[in-house]
Amino acid sequence: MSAPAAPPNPRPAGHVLVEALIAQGVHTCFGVPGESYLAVLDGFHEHRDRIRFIACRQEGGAAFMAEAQGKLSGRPGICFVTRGPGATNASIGVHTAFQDSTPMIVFVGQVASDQRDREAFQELDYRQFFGPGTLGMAKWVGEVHDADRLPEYVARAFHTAMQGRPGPVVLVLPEDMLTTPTGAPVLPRIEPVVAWPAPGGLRDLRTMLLAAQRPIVIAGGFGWDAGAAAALQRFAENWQLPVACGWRFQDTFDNRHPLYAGDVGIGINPRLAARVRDADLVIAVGVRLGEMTTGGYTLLQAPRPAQKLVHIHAGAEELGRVYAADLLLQASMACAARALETLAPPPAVAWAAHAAAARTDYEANLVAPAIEPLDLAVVVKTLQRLLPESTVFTSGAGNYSGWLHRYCRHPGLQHHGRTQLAPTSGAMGYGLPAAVAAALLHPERTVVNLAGDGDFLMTGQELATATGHGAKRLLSIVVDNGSYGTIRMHQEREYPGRVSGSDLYNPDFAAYARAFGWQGEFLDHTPDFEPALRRFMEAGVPTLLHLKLDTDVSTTRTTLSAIRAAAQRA
Ligand SMILES: Cc1ncc(C[n+]2csc(CCOP(=O)(O)OP(=O)(O)O)c2C)c(N)n1
Repeated sequence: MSAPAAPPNPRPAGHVLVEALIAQGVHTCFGVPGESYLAVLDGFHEHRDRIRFIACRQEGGAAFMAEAQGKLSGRPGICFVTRGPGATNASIGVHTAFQDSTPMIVFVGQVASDQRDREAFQELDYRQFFGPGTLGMAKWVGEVHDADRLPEYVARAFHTAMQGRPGPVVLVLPEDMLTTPTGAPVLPRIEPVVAWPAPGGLRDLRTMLLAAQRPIVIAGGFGWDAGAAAALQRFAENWQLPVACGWRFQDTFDNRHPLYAGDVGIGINPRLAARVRDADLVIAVGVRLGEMTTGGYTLLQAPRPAQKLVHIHAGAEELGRVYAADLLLQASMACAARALETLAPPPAVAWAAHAAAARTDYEANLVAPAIEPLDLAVVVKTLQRLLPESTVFTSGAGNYSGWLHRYCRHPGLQHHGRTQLAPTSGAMGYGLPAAVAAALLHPERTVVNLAGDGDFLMTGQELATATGHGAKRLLSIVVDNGSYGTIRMHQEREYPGRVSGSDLYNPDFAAYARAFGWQGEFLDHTPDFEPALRRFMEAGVPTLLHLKLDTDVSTTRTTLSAIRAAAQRA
């Protein structure tokens, strides 16, 4: 019998934490340093040949970068922040990871144990602040008091972040715990536990499909991999099912595929909305049936939809959360999709014409009404024509993102992984940090961030993080309409002509970018866009294009003046 392995030499717990991250396959962490976790920073120095710490300019940006890392990799994105102010700044990213079901771990430095509960400098009760729950911020908040147990906490953090409905975990690290020497071992790499759908449920689903006349699939959410996406496509092909994607999960299904029907979210194609409403069977695979993916709970009437509803989701707590569905199946996407593709279809289906019509509607919706002098539809189409198919597109919140949603055609997860990074939490400021993260994690890929003028300056300082860490194929397009345009739209609808708090003063964004070592250009006419894009492609340096858009251009479908006139008539 071999002797048990000797415990590793005692080293500070801060080093053990870094070793544990390396063992989980982490090679990049995002954060803002703090004196509360110097022992961890020293651990990063110790292991600098295997893991890097990317210092960001604000914890909100760092948390968004880690969230994007989670979306891109399928494993927890890692963020380090200091106590009080660092943690509160990071909270926007924690909330986004929760709403988007993204695995993420935020490590927070904490005051020393002998100072606890005195409201010591920057002390905060993280269990209260990040309040774990089902409507909350974090899935779990843990505080490590014993250096010897650090590996146990880290392992639980990885499991919790990835399993069921994935989400953010906050792990709190008292300063004195991090400096305590420990011989704690490093635990093996964790893979999420997978769940197969129950065979009886699958038989029921097949029976429901055989009885349907106008079925539709809505796919999205977290937990897909290339194999699962390919299996979903085969299921759709076997049964000739029209497939829509959930809001901001447009890359789940190949948008060029003849069965793709569009995305169900803000600014939905009205014909697709009608089709979902009129379906007799909706099969929701992986998506949460949240407000945005259900048209404010109207496409599917809550709590009892008119359509028959099948909901397949990895998190038991999501099943039956709002809707009294006809069939609930708990399963990981990798298993669900593989099980679905084994369902034997009939020789012919009743809805072939319905699926073809859904596709025709989608394609008709790609035809853009021309907008002068700057047309964002042409901008998006030019990006897709000239840039590689694997390009990652990021955005935050704002009406400008509607042009991406409507005109950007994602190749599907099985081809290039995720190509859409956008917060279903609707958090402004997400797009630039997400793009920086994507560019640093995947230097071989081109990354495009489309941002509003309001959206961009919430995290604009992260241009420095991109430059400082050598990002190259990174393009940020700032749509300057001099307004928090989305809010102005709502104002014109509810309080026509009474503009309040939604006008913006803007800097020269191109000059701002140049100050950070980026290339920057201004343009306000459509024909100038393609040459500017080509200059970016040739230069191989991060570039910002400042696009001036008439404030009146509100959405892909209407203008502020039309909205105001309609409201005044009402
Ligand atoms: C962090 C955050 N703050 C506020 C909001 C509310 N909000 C939603 S869209 C929007 C305006 C976005 O303006 P801009 O980025 O300029 O885009 P536009 O709507 O003009 O296209 C605001 C303030 C939000 N979603 N997120």
